[in-house]
Amino acid sequence: MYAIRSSATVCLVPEARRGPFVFHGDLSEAFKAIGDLGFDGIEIFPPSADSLNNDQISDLLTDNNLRLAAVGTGAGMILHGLSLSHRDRRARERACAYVRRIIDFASLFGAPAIVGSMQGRSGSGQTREQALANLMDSLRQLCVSASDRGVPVLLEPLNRYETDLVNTLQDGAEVCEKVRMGDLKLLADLFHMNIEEADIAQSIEIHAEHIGHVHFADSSRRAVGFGHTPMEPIVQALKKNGYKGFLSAEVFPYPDSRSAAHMTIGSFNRYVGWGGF
Ligand code: LER
Ligand code: MN
Repeated sequence: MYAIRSSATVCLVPEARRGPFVFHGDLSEAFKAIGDLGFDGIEIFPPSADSLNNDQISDLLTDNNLRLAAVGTGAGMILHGLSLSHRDRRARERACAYVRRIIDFASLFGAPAIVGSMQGRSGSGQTREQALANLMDSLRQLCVSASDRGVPVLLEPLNRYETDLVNTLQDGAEVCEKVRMGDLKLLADLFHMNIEEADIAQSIEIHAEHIGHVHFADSSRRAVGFGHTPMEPIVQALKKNGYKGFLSAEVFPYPDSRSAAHMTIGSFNRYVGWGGF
């Protein structure tokens, strides 16, 4: 039994409407489509925690038989320019407060928050080492909040065009080992890994103990099946190492949202097996 679960993303941030999310804008439509296709979970990319209504999300999850897989925090960067590695302490505190509110919300549903774009980057008079030290300081504080609520924090390595801090699972594992908080896990986004890793499956094998979530995307950042990433060895590496989290589609709505979701669940069933086992 592998208990790997399927999920797809919905983005509620108009400024990210061209971003790699399966559904955009309409929460009820996304929940229904994802539920109808038999996914196990849904991942939300909201403008902020305040924009989400607990009762509405709770009802949508129940009505569509879905679990909340994770909640993204990248809108803190897109909308407010927040960064967890900012050189200014007060700016970092604002970034931490923004992420903490998402941790509070997500944890109500047993879900983790994702730190991807919110890791920031070096520059503005800061070396990479200084920015990484600031990022780790912020992550330690967030892990304390998350651990109180029984959920992990997911740190996502991003490709070199988005950050110069954490690009690979190896970079992420080093951060996990230095932060030394068991609640810090890595998000393996197969799109970023296709750019940064020499061998995706091997990197997953090496760093499996740290992986808490996967963004399930093909080389083209379209649904798995619309690109050329060799998925079989990747899923085998996850299974072999007892991965029990979500494969969550964070992909462009190509050729449209429903087709991307349909292709994703077909690929999930093909590689993982019916029912996620
Ligand atoms: C977020 O999950 C991600 O993968 C980033 O590319 C968004 O900037
Ligand atoms: Mn991602």
